[in-house]
Amino acid sequence: MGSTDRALTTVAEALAAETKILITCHVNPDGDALGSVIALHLALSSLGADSVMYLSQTDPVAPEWCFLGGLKQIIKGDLPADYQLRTLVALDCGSAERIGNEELVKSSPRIINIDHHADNTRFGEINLVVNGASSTAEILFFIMQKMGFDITAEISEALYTGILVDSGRFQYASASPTTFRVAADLIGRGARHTDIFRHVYETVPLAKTRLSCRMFDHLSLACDGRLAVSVLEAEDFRQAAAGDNLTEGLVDSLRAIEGVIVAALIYAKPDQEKAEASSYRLSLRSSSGAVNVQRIAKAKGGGGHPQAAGASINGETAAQITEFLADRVNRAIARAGLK
Ligand SMILES: [Mn+2]
Repeated sequence: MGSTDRALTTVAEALAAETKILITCHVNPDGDALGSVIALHLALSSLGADSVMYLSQTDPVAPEWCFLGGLKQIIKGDLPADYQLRTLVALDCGSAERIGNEELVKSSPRIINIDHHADNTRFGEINLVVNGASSTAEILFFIMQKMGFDITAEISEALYTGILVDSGRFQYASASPTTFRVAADLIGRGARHTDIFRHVYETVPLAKTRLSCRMFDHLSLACDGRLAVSVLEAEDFRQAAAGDNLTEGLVDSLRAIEGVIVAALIYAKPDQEKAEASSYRLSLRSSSGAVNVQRIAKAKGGGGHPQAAGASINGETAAQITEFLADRVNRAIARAGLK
């Protein structure tokens, strides 16, 4: 991270100077978003700052993340009374919209934006966007080092969780030698990696397993087997007795199918009645650097990373979305010269 060294120092100094802070992340938070929020909150609080954690949605977070200490202190939905006095620190948010609360963005006296999404809109007054980093948690590790902060075991666990999850358990291309070194350091500081692994990956609620059965039931292949698509309607969530916080990571098992380059999961809001054209979430994964799903998601108003992206789509049927995807994937494969 040599080239970003100065930027790290700038952000570290800015954070250390803040006294009233509100830390938030993107809607439908994942392990990197939540781990980062909690880690930075613990660090700044221990330095004496008045820090609060905030999520714009009141929905329960995915069960994968419920073991994280500090989760219960996060304020959800209603903003704290003094939000207009607090510097907003946005973590893991590609854009201000991803925070999910316009009023907060509009009224914050100052925004510090720390992220690793290549398509980050740099919406803050201070922006630290490190494209190559595995996770926002990895960036925070270096910020804390710059602050001369002694990373505790509790903070190590939160940061390790973010790195583990966003690096695809250290298997994605973004998992660099630096990522492994940071992870090793965090384990040395007390991150219980086997416990974290078990909490995140091997405590799957039965309802989620049922939902995943339905996902495989509805699987179809297109583009000569290069695109795997599945659709989960509201009825599938009902049949599985699952909420929409149980979709985390489901799409990854579609990408694992032999020959598949792009995996897509299209899912409805569980509480929505089946309609001709309803609102869907689209999760996209690519197994090849040659096919950029962030671009595909962007065409539908979404974003993310080249190999993991998503969008919310209104007013289209699942069949229309599938058709759109097949067209885009065919073109991307042709452009990349993949057979
Ligand atoms: Mn992330």
